[in-house]
Amino acid sequence: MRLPDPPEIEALLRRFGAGSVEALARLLSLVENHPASRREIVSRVLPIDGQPIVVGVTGPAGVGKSTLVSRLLVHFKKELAPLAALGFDPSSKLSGGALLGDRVRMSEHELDGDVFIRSMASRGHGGGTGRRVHEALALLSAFGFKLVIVETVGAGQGETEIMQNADVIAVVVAPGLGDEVQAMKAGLLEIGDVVVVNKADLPGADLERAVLLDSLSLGGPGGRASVEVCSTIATDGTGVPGLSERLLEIHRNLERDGSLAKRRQERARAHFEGILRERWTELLDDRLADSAPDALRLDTGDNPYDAADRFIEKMLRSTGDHGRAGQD
Ligand SMILES: Nc1nc2c(ncn2[C@@H]2O[C@H](COP(=O)(O)OP(=O)(O)OP(=O)(O)O)[C@@H](O)[C@H]2O)c(=O)[nH]1
Ligand SMILES: [Mg+2]
Repeated sequence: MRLPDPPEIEALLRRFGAGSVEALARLLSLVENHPASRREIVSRVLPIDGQPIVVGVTGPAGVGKSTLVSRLLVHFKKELAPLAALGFDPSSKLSGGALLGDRVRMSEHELDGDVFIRSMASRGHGGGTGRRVHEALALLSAFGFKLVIVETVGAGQGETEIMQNADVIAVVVAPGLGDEVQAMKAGLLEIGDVVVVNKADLPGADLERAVLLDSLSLGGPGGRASVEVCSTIATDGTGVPGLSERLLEIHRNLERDGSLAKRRQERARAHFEGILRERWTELLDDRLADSAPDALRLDTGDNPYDAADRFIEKMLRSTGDHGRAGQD
């Protein structure tokens, strides 16, 4: 991507402030692909007053998440326009495939000025969303969307990441998932406010629902007794009005009892932590580039653990010296 110079970011932010969707799209691309602009852009839109409702939709591959999101957008739009959907493509290097599928299914909204749809790569970052979800959400919030749906594939590890990114979470499953997916599902169920059995038109849907209700009523995985189970047929919209109302109701309840503020605090903390880890890795990479060849001394019987300890100590010491020198 071509390097933008600061005046270009200025101009984009001005157009963004005036409500240009094109400027929003370009800023999202910069935030995603151009680390050098990221800080400037995100810092300029924070802090944000008037947060959108952030709905997370997650679940195993192919259960009908995108189809459901598309339907949910239609319902949410009645009260909460303008609104946006963010999809995360787990196959980071491919920008066509899965996204194109989403685009086609979501095309009914494409020409609709009230709905903004965007896919981003998750870049193999643990969990389904990619670190950039925070930055993307900051931009979408500042733009003034009233509701944002974030769709992620439950990746089996780090599923809780979406919890830090969404106010309210729907975990989508479907009948007839394989054993491997069943195992992943257990982890996913822990994070849902609502569990949606989609593809309720297929055989096995009733059984799936019964098994879910049973396991959830036993305290369920993670002991979330309050998880609800809904059935939908995303392809024809059955059950979707009820689900959309329920999600908004849960959101209102979370707001009332203070849990929403806590979830948003967690989200902000996760963003901070992501930045910190990234900065730390950069710092480490710099130091390794400088001194890695001397860090491990095999000739003197050194072992890699001791060498790593020494390296860290040295690095912290010199960072401290550097910091103090900077203040003098
Ligand atoms: N029979 C039936 N098929 C459905 C239903 N919902 C979605 N599908 C189909 O399931 C397939 C996958 O749908 P998607 O919406 O792409 O599923 P997804 O979970 O977003 O998939 P990934 O993003 O690739 O994980 C498509 O062929 C849909 O038409 C449903 O309620 N019933
Ligand atoms: Mg999808």
